[in-house]
Amino acid sequence: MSPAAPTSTGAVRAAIAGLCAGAAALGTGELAAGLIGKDSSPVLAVGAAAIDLSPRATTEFAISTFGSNDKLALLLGLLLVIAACAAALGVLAARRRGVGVAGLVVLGVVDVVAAVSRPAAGTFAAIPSVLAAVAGIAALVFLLRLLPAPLDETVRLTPGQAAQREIERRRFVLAAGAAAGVAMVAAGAGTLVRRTRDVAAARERLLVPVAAADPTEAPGAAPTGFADIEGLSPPLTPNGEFYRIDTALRVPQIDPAGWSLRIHGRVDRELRLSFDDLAGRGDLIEADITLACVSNEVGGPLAGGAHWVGVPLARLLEEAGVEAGADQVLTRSIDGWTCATPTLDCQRTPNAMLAVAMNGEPLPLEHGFPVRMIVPGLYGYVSATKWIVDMELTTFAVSDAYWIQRGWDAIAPIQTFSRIDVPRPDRGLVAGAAAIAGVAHSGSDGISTVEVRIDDRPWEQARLSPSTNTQLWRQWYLPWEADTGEHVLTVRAVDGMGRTQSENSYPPYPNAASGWHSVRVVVA
Ligand SMILES: Nc1nc2c(c(=O)[nH]1)N[C@H]1C(S)=C(S)[C@@H](COP(=O)(O)O)O[C@H]1N2
Ligand SMILES: [Mo]
Repeated sequence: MSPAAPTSTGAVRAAIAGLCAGAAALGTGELAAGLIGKDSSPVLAVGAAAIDLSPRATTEFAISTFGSNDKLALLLGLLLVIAACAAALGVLAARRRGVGVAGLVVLGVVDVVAAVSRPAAGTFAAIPSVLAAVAGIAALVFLLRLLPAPLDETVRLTPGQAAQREIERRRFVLAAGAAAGVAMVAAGAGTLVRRTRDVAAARERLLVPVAAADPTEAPGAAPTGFADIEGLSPPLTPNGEFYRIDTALRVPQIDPAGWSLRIHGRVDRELRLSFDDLAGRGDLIEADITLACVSNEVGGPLAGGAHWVGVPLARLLEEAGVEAGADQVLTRSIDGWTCATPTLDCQRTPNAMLAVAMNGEPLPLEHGFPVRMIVPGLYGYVSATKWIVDMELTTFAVSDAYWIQRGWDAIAPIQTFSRIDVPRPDRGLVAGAAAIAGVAHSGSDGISTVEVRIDDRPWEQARLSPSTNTQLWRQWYLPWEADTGEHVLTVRAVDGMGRTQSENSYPPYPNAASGWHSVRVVVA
């Protein structure tokens, strides 16, 4: 045995003690959070605070790197950091008990601060963090007591001493295993308890609200020809495939029975509306509208079309009576995220609504159940508040919303974009008849032309799906006799006012990406 071995096994065991104590803390925290409810999980509180505090560049990086999986990545990262801290504290505490305990107290305090400063924090928000810290400290002290004393390497152990050490070793392994096991059971139980409170069941029971008026167009009807192109985005994106972007680590759970929306600020009459007040109205409208994220890269996936049903925003604002000069509608979701929309867009854009249904279902939980805002033509961060609970009439002069505080433009109409869906660059293509196809959209004026360039040949006009609805994106395709070799395909769109999409290439920050989408394909 090398001389260094005994001390390093000692350190490894101390690290294990730290890890198990960390697990005990997390498990206790989850169980307490489950019992208390109100999304008070200590880990999630820290994660959510991290999202809000992180510099814009990091959040942007997370969104573009992980897409809609950014939250899972953040949680895994957070767990790794916690594990590393716990192991380090174990090693420290093995040398100086007080230092390790103090470290855990500091972590506990950070956790309490994060938990109580969440916008949706309830009265008992601090309790899970406090209990977690207490459980962690108790587990650490207990496990460290069981750590076998360091070996004096110069002394040979008698067989009796060796047997005694083996007993001590087993006792430690057993205790550490038990702590970790109990922690996992507690965390599992906490999750189960929380699940029973989920509102998924309440959502299932809801009848899908139907609009009074006939839609102007058959919803999402794909003309023949387009429907057969495999891989081409349909006009209406199925709910399960619809992109998701938000700052919520855990999807907010709102029971429609307890939900209400307050409309206040610079209005003549303050309104408070229940879900039934909204969904039961006789003037519901329905419309096919494309929603897009400002963080979408050229050719990216962060856009989708859906059939929405909801209450016209213009009507609600009329009922509340907007004071002159109140140029901003500031909306807030239950988790504190805010969004500022020009009042004029809410009043004048046809089909701007508080939506209660998406593609023939109540809103999916991830997409804002029970009520969200939709304003055609504006990027989601300035128009599409999910889990909305508050609407305040104010002014751009006095108020900045979440992403505006982080440097994104306050006025953000959807820029004209076009995307090649097929052929996919990563799939091989066989020479012969093929289709180049995709979607194109512009914020307000519709799409009049889509042009495709194959290598450096002249631009060719693509066929467009017939549409009179400029609020929904448009499919396009160009038949192509693909010959073997490598090809570069490029697309650009012209909007209804005759403006061609700009070739200049810019990243999304601060007001949407720009440039022509192009793909490289190899034809065999
Ligand atoms: N409550 C809440 N609503 C939100 C957001 C958010 O972070 N929180 N993100 C907005 C952004 S940036 C976009 S692009 C759209 C995305 O809506 P979706 O997830 O339903 O596709 O929601 C908007 N509404
Ligand atoms: Mo977005």
